[in-house]
Amino acid sequence: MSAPSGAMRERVRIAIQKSGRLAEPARALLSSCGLSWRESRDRLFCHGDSTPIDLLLVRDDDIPGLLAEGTCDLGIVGRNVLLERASGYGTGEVPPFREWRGLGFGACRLALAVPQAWSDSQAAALDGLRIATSYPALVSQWLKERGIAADVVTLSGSVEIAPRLGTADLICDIVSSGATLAANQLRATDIVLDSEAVLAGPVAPFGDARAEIAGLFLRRLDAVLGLRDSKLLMFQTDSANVPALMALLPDAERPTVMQVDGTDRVALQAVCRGTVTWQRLEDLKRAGADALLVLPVERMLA
Ligand code: PRT
Ligand code: ZN
Repeated sequence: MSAPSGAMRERVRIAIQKSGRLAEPARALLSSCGLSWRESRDRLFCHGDSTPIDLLLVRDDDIPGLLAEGTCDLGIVGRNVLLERASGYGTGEVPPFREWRGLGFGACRLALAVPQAWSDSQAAALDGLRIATSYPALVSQWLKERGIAADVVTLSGSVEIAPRLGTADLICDIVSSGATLAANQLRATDIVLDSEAVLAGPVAPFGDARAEIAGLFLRRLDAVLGLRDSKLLMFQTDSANVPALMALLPDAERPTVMQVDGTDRVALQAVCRGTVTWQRLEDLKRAGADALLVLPVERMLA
C-alpha cells in the first residue's frame, strides 16, 4: 500500500478519517468534487474510479505522520491534530506538511477550562498549576508565548475528569457545544486554537503527475467551497428600478440583465454569495422586483 516517499506516482492518495466526526462530511465533500471510489473489502484503501485519486481510511491522529512519510499525498484532518504534530517539530525543523484549505466543517475550539468554582483571578494565575491535555505541544507553545510556567500533564483521553481525580488542576481540551465541560463542572476560559477540518498537503510542490491531479482537485474544491452558501437569484423589474435593486445586492456577482421583448422591463439573474433570506426578498420586492426566484447552485466553473 505504501510507496517510498519521493517515488514518481501517477495517482493522488487522500487520507481521511475511517470513522468519527470527520469521516462522513469529508467523504461528502470529496464526492461533491466529483470523486468516486470502488470500495475495497477491507475498506482501508478505496481505488478512485472517475479520477486518479484514491482514499486511505485511517485514524485521524495518523494523518500528519502519513503525510510526513509520503504514504499519502493529501489529508483531511482537524487543524488541532495537524498543528499539534507540527508544533512537535523542533526549532529549526520545518514540518513537511501544512494546511492547504479550511473546509468549514468539524468546527471546535481547543480551550483551557477550569473548575466552575474558580474565580476569574484564580483562572488567570496559572503559574505552578498542572494542565491536563491531549495536546501537549500546542499547550506548551501557548504557555511559552505568554511566559506562564505551568506543568503540562499529557493524557490520551478522558481529560475532563482529571481535575476531579486530582491528576491536574485544570484542562485544555476540544470544546464544541460545551456540554461535556458543563457536565464535569468546568468552564472554558482562554481559547488556545480555533479549529475546523482542513485539507492538509505537502509544503513542497509535487514533482510528477500528482501536481496536475492535485491542481484539478483543488480547482473543483475551491468551486465547491465558494458555492456553499451561494444561490442563483432571478427576478423581473422595470428597468428604472435596476440601480436601486443592485444596491440591495452587494454580493451579486456579474449580474445578467435581459430586456423583456417589447417592454421597458428587464429580467435579472445573479449568483449571490451571501444567504438570501426572506427579509432580503421582501426588501427587493419593495424596491420593485417581482417574480422572484431563488435557486440552489450546484456547480459553477468561472
Ligand atoms: O478514531 P479516531 O482517532 O479517528 O477519532 P477520534 O475519536 O480521535 O476523533 P473524533 O472523531 O472524536 O474527532 C475528530 C475531529 O473532530 C477532532 O480532531 C476535531 O478536529 C473535530 N471535533 C469537532 C471534535 C469535536 N468537535 C468535539 N466535540 N473532536 C472532539 N470533540 C469532543 C470534545 O473533546 C468533547 O469531549 O467531543 C466531546 C463533546 O464536545 P461538546 O463540547 O460538544 O460537549
Ligand atoms: Zn483520534
